Amino acid sequence: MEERKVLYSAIQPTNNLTIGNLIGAIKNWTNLQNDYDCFFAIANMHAITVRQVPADLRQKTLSMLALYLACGIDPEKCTMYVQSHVPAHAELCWVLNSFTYVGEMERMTQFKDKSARHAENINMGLMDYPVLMAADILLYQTDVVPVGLDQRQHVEIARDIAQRFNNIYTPTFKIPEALYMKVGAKINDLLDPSKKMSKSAENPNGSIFLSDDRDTIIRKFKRAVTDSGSEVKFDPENKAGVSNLLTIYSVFTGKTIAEAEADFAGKGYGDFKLAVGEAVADKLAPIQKEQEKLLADKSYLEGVLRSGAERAAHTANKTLAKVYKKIGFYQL
Ligand code: ATP
Ligand code: LTN
Repeated sequence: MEERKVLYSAIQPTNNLTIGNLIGAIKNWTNLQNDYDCFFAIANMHAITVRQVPADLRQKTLSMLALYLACGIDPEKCTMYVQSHVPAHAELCWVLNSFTYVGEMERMTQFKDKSARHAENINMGLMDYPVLMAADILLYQTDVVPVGLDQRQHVEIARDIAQRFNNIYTPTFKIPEALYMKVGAKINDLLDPSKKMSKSAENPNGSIFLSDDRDTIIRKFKRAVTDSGSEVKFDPENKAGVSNLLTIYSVFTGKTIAEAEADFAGKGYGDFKLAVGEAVADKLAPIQKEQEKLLADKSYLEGVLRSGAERAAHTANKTLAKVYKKIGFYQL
């Protein structure tokens, strides 16, 4: 049997996830799990680059796993695990640090954004974030990395670091490719459609959280920014708000953008926003219910994480051993 290609992705267990995370990342994963050998991590080591409340981080780690499962990721097919349970991530990160330039890290958009937002805590971890992410990806000899568009620069730098290492020694790492959704690779804030919807946005009314109840979802969509026109038409340049809502509607109903536009021909923005809210609420309800059910069974969740960490470590340690050998670490 031909070996399957490897797919790797992760999400930080910080805050509550938004429909941006669901559409840009998790939905893509569920579609691809049958075609690839998949690894899905819960990136708690990335999470601490911004101050976290320990009890929350612990709780969000488990609820993130429950969400992966509730969204339909199958633990029989995919390896799901917590990043800190596989020490090879920190170990490879340390090696790759010596193959990464400070200047490259200073230029990273996310580093600049987060430094501005957390000016009181611009720590080394924040700066090193992309190197740890490169270690995540490269440990598994990953072919594809399905992420939202905001992660493009990080996948690029992982490729650069891998290539640099391969050139200095001999081919060691597979060079990964980022993979984006055709529709929904960037979902924008409902109140400021020029910004991406973020789980740590200042105003929570611009984001739809996966934990929001039906009334909250509908209320937030009702208040979403549109424009002064009245036509429901996909035109990201001139109608950023409406286009963002159309994208969300299309993803949540499985309709194409053109079909979505047709649904609202001759209708006003009020009807349109209500319909988008209802479509999202309808789809999120069963996921929320399933997640809650799973969270009640802690021993099952821990079992998934235990076997996930074991499988992940097995693959990761093979790559790490190769790296240690090439760079000249004495082996016993
Ligand atoms: P934060 O806002 O706290 O920095 P985030 O919302 O960007 O976090 P991450 O954990 O950084 O969430 O990202 C998880 C995944 O979700 C990544 O693949 C990212 O590209 C994707 N993603 C995040 N926001 C969006 C969005 N608005 N549209 C599409 N994909 C997104
Ligand atoms: N930085 C990513 C989360 C992440 C990730 C990864 C994504 C950590 N390690 C490896 C893909 C591959 C984010 O989405 N903020």
